[in-house]
Amino acid sequence: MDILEDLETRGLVHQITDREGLKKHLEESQVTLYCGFDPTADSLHIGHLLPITMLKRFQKAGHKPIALVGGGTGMIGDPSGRTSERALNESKVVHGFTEKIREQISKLVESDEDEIPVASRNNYDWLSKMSVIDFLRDAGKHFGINYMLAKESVSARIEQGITYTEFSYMILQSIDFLKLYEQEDCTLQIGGSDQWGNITAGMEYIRRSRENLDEETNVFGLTVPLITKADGTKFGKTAGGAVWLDPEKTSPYEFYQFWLNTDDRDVIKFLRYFTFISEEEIQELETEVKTRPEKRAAQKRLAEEMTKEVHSEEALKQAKNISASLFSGDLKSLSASEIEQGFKDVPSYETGKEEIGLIDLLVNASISSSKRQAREDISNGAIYINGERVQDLKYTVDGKDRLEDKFTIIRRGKKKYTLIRYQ
Ligand code: 485
Repeated sequence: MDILEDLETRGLVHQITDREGLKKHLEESQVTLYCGFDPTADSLHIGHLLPITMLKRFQKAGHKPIALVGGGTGMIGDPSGRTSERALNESKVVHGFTEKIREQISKLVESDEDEIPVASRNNYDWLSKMSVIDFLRDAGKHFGINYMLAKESVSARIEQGITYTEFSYMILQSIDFLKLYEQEDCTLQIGGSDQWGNITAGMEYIRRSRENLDEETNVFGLTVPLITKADGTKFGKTAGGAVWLDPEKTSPYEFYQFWLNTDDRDVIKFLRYFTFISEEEIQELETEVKTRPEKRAAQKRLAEEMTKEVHSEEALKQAKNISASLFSGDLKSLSASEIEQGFKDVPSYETGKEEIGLIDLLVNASISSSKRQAREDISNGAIYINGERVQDLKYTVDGKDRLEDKFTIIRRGKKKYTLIRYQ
């Protein structure tokens, strides 16, 4: 099966500028393609994963992907898909984000030895050197105001308002496409569906600026669909906010749990979208979901693939270990880093290493509201230390209760955890 058909089977193609032309182009040559990412935060999030895997899919099919970081465009702000003007970040902040995003992408697209590496570019390198006179003479002349006003990214903002800065954004992205076309023979730009306007503007700009040279210009655009969920809520958001790709912002355990919680109605679609698992195997998992949904085999497979792909084999092992420990209640085998990840969102109480009576600890750490309540909780069998029930009112918490000499995990009732941290 060719790359385009594979993408279509997986449901990954939203729009293509010229399907037959692109199909032929991909069959006949090694195609250089690119996707751009603007540094609007210090990390990419799960919404960026689909375009990133797209770059890998093209790479695996023998083509040449470029990941472009918008160090320049990130200074301006893309109005596409947004209902209001962005606040500008200070330029040193954008530079910092650019560096982080660049490193993050290069880790995510790391290649096997036999693969063509995914190239990395930063549009700050050329956009920052362009003079305002060149911008207006060379680029601006090819963009009719009516054409620009008709673009969804602009027309949708006319009432609310849009500054000249954001209005001009599509020209910058078009300059990138022309630059990569001329210098690297890049003939395809991909992105999310909100990027259709910018991508086609770039194609138009390439055609216009090349029209006096009588070479054939063959450029294409392709967008991936917006990810929707069966329950109608937004993909990639949890109660705790966005799901980030940076393990410091969203731990591999949380990341693993995010995928594990996928709805039965979405899981097969997500396997097709995000993983490299074959259609055959996906269909087997589809049967599993239908016949044995309680096993959650497809969700487990999705969570494993994604955690391994975005983080590492080791991170996956930890995530599974944390999940299993929390499920069984046996917490003693957890490592310090696993405890940090698994109990990131529970209340914590910091204290010294001197021994302390359990009743006092429960009150100090605000686990029980009073000494009386603490006694009651212990007698009722509601208190667990590191997963084991303690019913002795005279129990002393000391070194034997410290996991890795750093933590004690106290549970009250079914699932109210508190993490005791020792200084
Ligand atoms: O030459 C380019 C310069 C910048 C960009 C693209 C080409 C970035 C683009 N304008 C953009 O804003 N992209 C979004 C981002 O960076 O967060 C998202 C899109 C999404 C998908 C993803 O980037 O909203 O649809 O394309 C990769």
